[in-house]
Amino acid sequence: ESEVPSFTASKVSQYSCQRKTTLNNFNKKFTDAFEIMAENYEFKENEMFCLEFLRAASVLKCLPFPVVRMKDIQGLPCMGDQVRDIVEEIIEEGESSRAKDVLNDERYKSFKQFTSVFGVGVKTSEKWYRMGLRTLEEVKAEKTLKLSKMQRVGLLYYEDLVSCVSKAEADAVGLIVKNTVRTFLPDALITLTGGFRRGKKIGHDIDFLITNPGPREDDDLLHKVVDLWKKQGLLLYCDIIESTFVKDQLPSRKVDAMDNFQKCFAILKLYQPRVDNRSYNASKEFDMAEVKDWKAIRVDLVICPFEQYAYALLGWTGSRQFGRDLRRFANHEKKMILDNHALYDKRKRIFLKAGSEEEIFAHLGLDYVEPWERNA
Ligand code: TTP
Ligand code: MN
Ligand code: MN
Ligand code: MN
Repeated sequence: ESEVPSFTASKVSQYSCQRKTTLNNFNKKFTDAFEIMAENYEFKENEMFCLEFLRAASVLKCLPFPVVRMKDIQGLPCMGDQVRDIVEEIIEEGESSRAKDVLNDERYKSFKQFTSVFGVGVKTSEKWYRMGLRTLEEVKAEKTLKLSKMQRVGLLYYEDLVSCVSKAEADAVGLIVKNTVRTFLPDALITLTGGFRRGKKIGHDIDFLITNPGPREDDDLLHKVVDLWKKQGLLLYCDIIESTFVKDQLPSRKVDAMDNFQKCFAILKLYQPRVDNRSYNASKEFDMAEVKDWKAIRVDLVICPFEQYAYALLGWTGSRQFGRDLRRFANHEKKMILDNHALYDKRKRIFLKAGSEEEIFAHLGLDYVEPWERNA
């Protein structure tokens, strides 16, 4: 007899694009531990073990019940020995000693701090760690370090940027983005993508996809948008990456490759007057002029040709794991290559056009998965 009659472990696909993964995670205890393990392997540039734990986390996230005994994971895909050992220990002890060891590991702790800075990745962290640096305080004090502009602003606005972005802030920034873009392109279609499109209530940044219905393209749009923000004093940082897309190029086979759209990684100043009751009463001790009434927010703007919109939307909605599995599924199960620009059928040697995400899933022979079910 089974507690969850409609659930059959052996029917769970190894591909998250054949599963529904909402934000309702019954197995956070386990998936948190897996994600710590995955991150530690990422810091060690061990991609295979990193992906093994990310895939395992993703499988447990889609279960409609909490795992309470080893039998519950029997028959599930992606449950290797390392993973099973951790599940077993968490079931028995309530926590994983291996994950705890990672959290207490000096190298992990340093890398965690370093990579929390905008513009600092594993490579830079490695360099700093080799120099003997261990904390952000030590990094800031090390005056001989040559920081990139990105890293300098990352440190400058550190507190704002590590504090998460709320949905309300995402909506406020959405209004600013729409207003500004439509000043130059009145018919532009501007869509909130990333985690917020998947229904997340918080994020580390806000992602927008911009396209212009019809043939007209404007290579200058992003430049005009950031120039206006500069004039308005709203732009704290921006890095515009020019498009490198070549017409009729085959989709990229690389599973984690960046796409070739023109895009802008920006930091915006979001004004948010805080109504603080103290300011009305204790006027002597409380100087309004010294209250910071804005927050630095990371914003990604991506602009794509209208005919690639569905592919760009699918790619930029994520999750990362969902996107990886879509491309892996296309490649291994359908002999097709998928990226953020297009879908190519290798057997028929044709590009498959799509005007909506639904059509892309249909081309791949997949049931449609709603954005809020892509939290793999
Ligand atoms: P992110 O903003 O990195 O992630 P997220 O929005 O899912 O989560 P968070 O709250 O931490 O911001 O990326 C959004 C999606 O866009 C992600 O699934 C991967 C995809 N993406 C690309 O396709 N190409 C890129 O160059 C980048 C940076 C992201
Ligand atoms: Mn995001
Ligand atoms: Mn992220
Ligand atoms: Mn982003």
